[in-house]
This record gives sequence, structure tokens and C-alpha cells, in this order.
Amino acid sequence: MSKYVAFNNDTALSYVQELGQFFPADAVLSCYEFGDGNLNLVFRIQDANEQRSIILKQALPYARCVGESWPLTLDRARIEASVLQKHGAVCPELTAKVLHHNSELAVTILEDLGHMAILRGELNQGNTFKHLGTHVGTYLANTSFFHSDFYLPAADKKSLVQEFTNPELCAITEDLFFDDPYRDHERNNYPVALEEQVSLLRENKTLLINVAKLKSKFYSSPQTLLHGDVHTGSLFVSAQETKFIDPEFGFFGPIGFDLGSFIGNLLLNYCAQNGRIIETPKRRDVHSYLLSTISTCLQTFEQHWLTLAKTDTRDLALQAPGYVEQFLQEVLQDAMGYCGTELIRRTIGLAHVADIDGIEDEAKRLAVQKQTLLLGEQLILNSKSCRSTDDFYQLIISFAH
Ligand code: SR1
Ligand code: MG
Repeated sequence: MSKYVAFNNDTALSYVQELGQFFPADAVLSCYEFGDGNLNLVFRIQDANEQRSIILKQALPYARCVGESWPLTLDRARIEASVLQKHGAVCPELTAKVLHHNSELAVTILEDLGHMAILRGELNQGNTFKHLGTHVGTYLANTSFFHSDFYLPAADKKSLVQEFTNPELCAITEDLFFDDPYRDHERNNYPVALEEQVSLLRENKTLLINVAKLKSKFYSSPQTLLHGDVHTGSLFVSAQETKFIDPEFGFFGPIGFDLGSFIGNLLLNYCAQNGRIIETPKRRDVHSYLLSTISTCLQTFEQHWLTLAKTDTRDLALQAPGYVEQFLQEVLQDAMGYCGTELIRRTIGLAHVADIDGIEDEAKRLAVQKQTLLLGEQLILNSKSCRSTDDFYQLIISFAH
């Protein structure tokens, strides 16, 4: 049993050397920390001629972006490694590989995806990835179907629900998505010029009821093992490949949550491009790329789910003709609602996105923030009338322009 201690470059390097399984004994190794996320330390360890490298990720006992005043469970490292392993088992080509895990030290060693890039940064530079929609739709369908009641024997699922109980990280989502933005809270962060729109949002009773329903479903609808934090910073991309990382918020929750979060992040980027790309033709290209990626993702998700349900559903009652279609309609409605909450919380809550905050011109940034708030509100208000992927897509188009 190793006692927890937060690593620095030297101790991370020694740990890897002592494991002795990743590099030859005589390799000359170097190590540096480069994590820029909200929560963890991330080290790269490589040999002198940069032929081989690995990533060592370590959870800190607090939220890095806030400091020691926000203590946070180390158990999230176990959850993250286990979700990667479970998702990797049903979708290996789209999930980052775990090479080693130590729960006491909250350390996970992962394959180095340094030949790829984080999607958010790429989208912010106007770069596009033609397989993204298909890849994400496939990952979300595979991971959600194979951890759902359609596939897992009931007793196995119940025991997995326990294994992936993640109360502290879920509490962050419960607070940041569904509470803070809709009331005064010191964690919120938005310009004074947005105050009027924020007040109107908070006075909209129908909106607040819809947000309450979404929160209630997040609390008590263990439909599948979610990634739990599907934003564009949780994806590595290259021209051919896509890899999911960082599922430390994983738990058994509503299937629509991951799908809605992903689409929400593409829409945040869509709106942000209005303040980023000055040349109209280039902006139009990126906009149309983002919309077609959303459409492809939705269609791939739905078609893949329907196929899996037809070929692999093991529960007898859930095979009732027409049931899976109804089930998926509700998933889409949830996704649309969660998508709206992601847009709103990233605009006025604690955790913003570089897509918007990186816009230097204040007036342009404000215009984008107004658009993301409005779009988020409309998605939440109209989610229950969504009957198909096309309804979802049409609503996005009608408000995104
Ligand atoms: C304190 S954590 C803030 C946000 O970062 C994570 O990536 C999640 O999205 C969380 O809401
Ligand atoms: Mg993360």
C-alpha cells in the first residue's frame, strides 16, 4: 500500500522507473508537468531520443483551478481509470488506453496521444475533422448501449451502479449545471452587461421547472455508465483518429447527458466563431462544418443504437416492438435539455470555455455570450417537443443563425 503524496517532476519520474515496465533499464528519461485542466496534475515522461513516451496523470486532493479551499476526493482517479477500461472494452478505437493504475496514489498511466491535439484548441483555430461526428456518435452509442438495461444482466448492472457511485464529482455537476447559473452565487462569473438577460432567465418559471426536471433525472436515472464530462477538452483528435480522455465525472446517469454536453460544446464554438473569424466565407465554412458534425453525430448515435438494440438486447420486456424508438425519443429530449444547460453554465457559471473567453474584443465577446444564453434557454424550453434527431437539428438551425 503506497501512501498518497502529490508528485513533482522528479518523483513522477522515479515512480515510472521503479515500475520498470515502460522503458529499458538504461533509458535516459525526462519528465515535465503540463496539465492545464481544472483538476489534476499531468506529466509526460519520455526517453532522451523521444522514441517513446507515456502520460502519468495524478489527481490532487483538491480542485486545481480553485485551490486547496475546494477539497476533492482522490477516488475520482479510480473512477476515471475504470470508466476508460469499461468504455475501452466496448469501443477500443475511440478510448484512450490505460497502461497502469494505482488507486492509493491516485495515479493512472496512459498512452501518450501527443501526436494528436485537443479538439477545443483545434476548433478555436478554425480546424475541422471530418470523422468527428461519426466517431463521437459511435462512441456514445456503444458505451451507452453496452452499459444499459438493454444489454447488462440486472444484477451486474446494479453492482456496476455501486462501483461507479461518484457523489463528489456528481455534486460539482449538480451545482454548476443546475443550480448556480439560476441564482446569485459567488462562483458565477459574467459581465455586468449581461445582468439584464441573466435576470430574465432566472425569472422564467417554465425554464426553472425544466431545469429542475433535468436535475432530477441527473440525480435518479441510472441508465448507463456515462463519461460525465464530454466537452471538447476531453477529446484528442487527428485527421483520422478521435480519442476520449478524462471520464473522472463518470457515473450511471441519463444517456442524454453525454450527447447533450458534446453538442452543447460544438454550439458554444459555433457561437464563438461569430466573434473569432472575421472573413465571412471562412466563418460560414466552419459554421456549416459544426452543424453537419452535429447532424452526423445525432444520426450515427440513433442508427447505431437502433441496430445494437435489434441485435444485442438481452432483456425480454425491453424487446417489445416500438419500445426502443420511444426510449430513444426521450434520450433525445434529455440531450437537448442538457445541451441547453451546458450552454448556459459555460456562459455565466464558474467554468467557462476558451472558445468564448479567448475573444479579445469585449463587444464581440458580449454578443456571443448573449447568443449562447438565448440558444441555451430555447433548447431547454423546447426539448419536450423534440420527436426526432431532425427536430433537434432543426431547432438548433433556427436559433443558431
Ligand atoms: C471545478 S471543475 C469545473 C468543470 O471542469 C470539469 O471539466 C467539469 O466540466 C466541471 O464542471
Ligand atoms: Mg476533465
